[in-house]
Amino acid sequence: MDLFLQDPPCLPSAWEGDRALKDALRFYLGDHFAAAEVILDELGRWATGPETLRMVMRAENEPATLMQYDAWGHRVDEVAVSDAYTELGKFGVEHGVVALAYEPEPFGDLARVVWAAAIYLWGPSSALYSCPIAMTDAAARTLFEHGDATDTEIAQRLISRDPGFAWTSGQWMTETAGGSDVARTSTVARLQGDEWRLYGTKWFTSATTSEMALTLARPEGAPDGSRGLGLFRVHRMLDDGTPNAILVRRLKDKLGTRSMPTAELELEGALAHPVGDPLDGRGVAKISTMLNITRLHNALASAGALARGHAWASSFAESREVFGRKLAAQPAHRVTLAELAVDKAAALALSLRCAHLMGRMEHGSATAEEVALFRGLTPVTKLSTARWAVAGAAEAMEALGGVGYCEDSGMPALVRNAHVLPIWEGTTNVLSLDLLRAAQRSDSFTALLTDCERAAAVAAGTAGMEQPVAAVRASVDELKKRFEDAASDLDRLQATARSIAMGAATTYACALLCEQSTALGTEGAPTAAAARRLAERGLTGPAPFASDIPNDL
Ligand code: UCC
Repeated sequence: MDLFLQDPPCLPSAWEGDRALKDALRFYLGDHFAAAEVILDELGRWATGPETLRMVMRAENEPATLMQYDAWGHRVDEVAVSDAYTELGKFGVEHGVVALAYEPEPFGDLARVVWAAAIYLWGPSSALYSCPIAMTDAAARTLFEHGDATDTEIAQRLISRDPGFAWTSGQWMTETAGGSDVARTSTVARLQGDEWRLYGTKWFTSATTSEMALTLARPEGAPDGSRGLGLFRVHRMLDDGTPNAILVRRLKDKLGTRSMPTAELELEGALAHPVGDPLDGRGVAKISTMLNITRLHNALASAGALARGHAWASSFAESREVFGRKLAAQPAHRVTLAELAVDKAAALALSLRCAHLMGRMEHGSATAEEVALFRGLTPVTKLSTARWAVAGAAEAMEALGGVGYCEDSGMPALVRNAHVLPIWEGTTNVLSLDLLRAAQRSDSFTALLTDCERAAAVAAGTAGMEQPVAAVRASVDELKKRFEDAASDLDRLQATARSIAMGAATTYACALLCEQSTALGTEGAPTAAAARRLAERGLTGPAPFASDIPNDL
């Protein structure tokens, strides 16, 4: 008897098969949609093409390595990466995964929306080259905003489409004492003659092969805490072609992101260039420009992971027969696929709105309310999408059954790589606290809730949208109450932070989907269905502890 062998699932073009993305872009781009489609169609076909998927698998199986000494005992610290990883990155650079955001034509202040869609399509097939790209984009913007003429010149390399000229950048923030609490940075900047030299250990530095990095250090004599930190640009190689004084202690043995090297670095008097005045105490404020951009990249990586997981699960369900009918027709499984699609739509809604606001800020067309909204929305978007991605990747793996648990299906890599998303660039709790800080220092939380109400108002009166609109309004009231109830007691407020941040994420996603489906008219039916489902699940999420956290739990 012949052994039954299941046909492998076959992914459609990542662009062609993604209705949610197309609908969201129609909403944002209007007349620019057709021009964007040309770019995104090419990226989408590449992203899920068989040759690309083979390269992704090869990069995953060829992790980065470090050779510290040559045969003769000389310290060389050579980090090697897979050719496949490099090739996947090169394709992205040439196709504008940084450049699109900086080119004034043809999209103007909508460039970040098109760029976001490009990252979302390319990222899941980049074998984590998306990480250096995130930091490169973020470093470019930081240099343009806070640097001098030399910084601006360097930034041209970061935004280039020419792989022969383009550089990537790292972001060295984390030290042994301060991953989240960056104020504890202990790297010292010493002025020797007219050169700044850095001394210290950077504990978690991703994309070690990048040509440069931005990093924080404390100039000698500067005060403790974050107000004493300066921002510096450091190059891996010096202008004369010799290596800068940077030793690689070891590469990290990580759960995932294996093709992308992450190292511990020893700065032994590394030559560094201050970005702006290193003594102005604005190092953390300056690197925040960078953080907001890498956090948006992170959110797009999360949305992209959800999209890829959903695409694998859906393709498999179309070709698999169980218990007498297609898996895709089994009611229990249809629910699973639909829930994944809703998570993806929510992640896309938040990420694209964040990108939309970022583009307007970068082009000077954002209102003061939009600037405040962006400040609150960035942590909310990053933290929520990352959690959805972890859950969604696991769900997608389960949907492929035992094969999904095997390395050669690619699903374990999806799951492993998703797990970094809630960790780097600020954990869920750190970002929840960031939202609170933003709320206390500016009206960003108010701006977020106000925009929920604005978007819901657009959809009010549209047939079929009564329930999600009412749910958004009720949730806004509940979130205000949670904030106000805890506002007078900082510990209580901090204990409530995650519930407020997650509630705000789901509520805003629902509000945005309500608005978009209304604008899209009959074309917006799937978007409306996603909004309704979010509302059915409940927008505010679990209430915080009603009183002090019990010690005996
Ligand atoms: O580096 C890492 C790994 C890299 C890999 C990246 C790859 C991403 C790829 C994704 C795609 C695949 S991980 C690094 C992880 N660490 C963090 O994310 C840091 C987490 N901690 C925070 O975010 C904290 O909130 C800090 C460090 C920003 C806060 O520190 P402080 O010392 O408490 O500072 P303040 O007082 O809160 O903020 C100092 C100034 C203030 O400005 P002024 O003085 O004018 O009031 C703040 O308003 O900075 C301003 N500020 C901000 N401004 C702080 N955060 C922001 C912000 N997000 N936006 C604008």
